[in-house]
Amino acid sequence: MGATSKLLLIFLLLAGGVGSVFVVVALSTRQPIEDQTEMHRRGYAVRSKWFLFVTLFLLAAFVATLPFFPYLSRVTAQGPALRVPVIAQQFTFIMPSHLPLKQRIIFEVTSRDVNHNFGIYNSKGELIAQTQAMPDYVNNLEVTFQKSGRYTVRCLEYCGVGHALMEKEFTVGGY
Ligand SMILES: [Cu+2]
Repeated sequence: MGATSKLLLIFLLLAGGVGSVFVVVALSTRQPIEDQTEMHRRGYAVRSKWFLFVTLFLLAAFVATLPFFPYLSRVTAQGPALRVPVIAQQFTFIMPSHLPLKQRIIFEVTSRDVNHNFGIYNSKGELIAQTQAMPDYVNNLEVTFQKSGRYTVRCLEYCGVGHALMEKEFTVGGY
């Protein structure tokens, strides 16, 4: 059997499958019209159970993923903080390219134009801290870097055509 014949056979099988679904649906509508109150009763019974299921599922997912929440694992140091101004603008971040290790840092994050986000990723690509960057407003984000290495800042809020490329790298410690 040639390749074309094989394709034709596959097409006919799939088309036959889809066609038979249409036939089954068409035949299933040939029954007498059902009493609406009875149909409602059944529908609403399913709906309340479904609502309960979705609520419980989301609650379980929320509790199970809580330990992965970046803020809980954030260890902050004591002592005086180094204040680091960060200006977000289309499409970059203006900030230092090197920061100290194990020192309390407070990023003072603002924006020069539109709303951005300031998200710090470690070298494994894990988000370790984030805050909004808003025009005419300063958000303070406290971070103490526990590992030296290369970090990447990414914008996490759509801010224009260059949003996906809006990144800034910085290093921490003796790196
Ligand atoms: Cu953006």
